[in-house]
Amino acid sequence: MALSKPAATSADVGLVGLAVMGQNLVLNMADHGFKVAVYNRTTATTERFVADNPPAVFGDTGGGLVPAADLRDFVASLKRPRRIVILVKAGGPTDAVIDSLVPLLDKGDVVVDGGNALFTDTMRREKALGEKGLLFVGSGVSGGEEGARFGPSLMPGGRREAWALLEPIWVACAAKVDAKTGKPIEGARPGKPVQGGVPCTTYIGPGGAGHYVKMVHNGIEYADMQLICESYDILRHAKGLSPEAISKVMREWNQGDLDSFLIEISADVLQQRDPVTGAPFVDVVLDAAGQKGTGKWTSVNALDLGVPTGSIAEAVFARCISALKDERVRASAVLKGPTAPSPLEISVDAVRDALYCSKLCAYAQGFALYTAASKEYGWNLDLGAIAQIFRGGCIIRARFLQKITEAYQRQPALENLLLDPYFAAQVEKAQANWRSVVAKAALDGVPAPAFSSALSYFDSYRRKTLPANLLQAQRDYFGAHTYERVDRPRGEFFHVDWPDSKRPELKASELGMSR
Ligand code: 2AM
Repeated sequence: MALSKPAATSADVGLVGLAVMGQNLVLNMADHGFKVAVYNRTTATTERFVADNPPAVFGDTGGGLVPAADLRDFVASLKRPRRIVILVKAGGPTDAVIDSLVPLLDKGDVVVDGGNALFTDTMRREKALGEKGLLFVGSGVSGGEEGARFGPSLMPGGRREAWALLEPIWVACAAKVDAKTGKPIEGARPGKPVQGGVPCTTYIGPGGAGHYVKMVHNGIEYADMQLICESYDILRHAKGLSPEAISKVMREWNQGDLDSFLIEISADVLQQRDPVTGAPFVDVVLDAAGQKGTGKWTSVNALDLGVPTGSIAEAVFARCISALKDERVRASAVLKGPTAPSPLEISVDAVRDALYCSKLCAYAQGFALYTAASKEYGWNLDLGAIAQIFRGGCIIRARFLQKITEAYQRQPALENLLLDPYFAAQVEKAQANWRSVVAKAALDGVPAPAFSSALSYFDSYRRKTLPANLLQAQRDYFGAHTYERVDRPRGEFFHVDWPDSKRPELKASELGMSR
């Protein structure tokens, strides 16, 4: 079916990039009554998409598709100020699409990048378009294909006037949660979006704030997934449960504080048998994980800002070590672990508690990173609102997020989630179990990098003193890096002339320098 030229100024919004996410977001917008202009580099994809979705699909919603084979026709088909969403591969392709669009646009038009862009790219693009009088929004879109189709969590960043143009569309398309309980409202179908509820989108902040929030969301997601995998590994190899038994355990967990999309799908996976071999499905899946980079970006940024997010980084490294499959197979023939299980007994409930506490630490780390980034980049992030928009649509949607929102409502300037009275009490109750699970994993040789780093984070954070005193002394010894004293105000620096074999006495000299 060849496409004819679309009518000028007939579409409410346009979308470039008709891969699955793009197609689904278009259908979502059309379900909400928007006429959506669509364009894809390869026109055959546009033709197929339009053929698969004739006007009848949109019934009486008022929405529909306005396809174009030519980018100029696509731009001309949009009402002004134009609103154009780009959903192509992050990086070069996004720049290529922006570069081809810009000469066709007019002042006041808004370009929205819904891809997984690196936030610094978004800052650069927003500035460049701003200089041309164009508006730019970098928006996180979370929830995978299903989310894009029936309600994603949307995290837009940019200028407020850009958001004002996008808001009606984003609010309509976002996932919705119940105003009272915060629970996602399910049940959307093609042509029948959910009615009412609180949308899982809100203005995040200027510049790259939206993509930043999405990036750290993904980092948290890495940690959340890895922690569930470690729970599974411990239940299976330290407690001897079968995948089906673990599936049942996770279904029970899903009734309580751990209620989340990721626990739910893990229970589904563990219950599944492989249709070919009849083995537990999880046993036929090769244990070499892939990644697309957002967890790494989060960790790199955390290192740049000096924010401890060890559990997120460990989750990235866990994927890296899993990817060394062949090397691990060779190592397994050489390196031996414990020869027998330790006598330490742990309960299934203890693993649940360990998962809960570790998960809390991973979220505390991610939200501490938001706090630091908000200050560093001047974004004024509303952390309670961010937790709220994660409640529906996105991969980390969970009951637990409501508690995070409440924590920030109680104390907007909360330094760390672990200090919230509700969470502090939860950890106090559960920490003995958490410790026993980490100990059991260590004794039995079951790797638990995210569990144990979360526990170390907790223990480091709650300790008034750390062995960094010895560390500072070492630094002063070998590099004259100076040290501060516990009996003097902060900011006063001292140095010791460390003795060597010829000069055994210790000579202290105050440097009176500050750095
Ligand atoms: P395509 O169908 O022509 O390949 C995901 O890859 C989406 O991004 C697809 O819609 C793809 O278009 C589009 N895409 C990838 N690179 C692109 C580029 N350099 N310019 C325009 N679209 C691109």
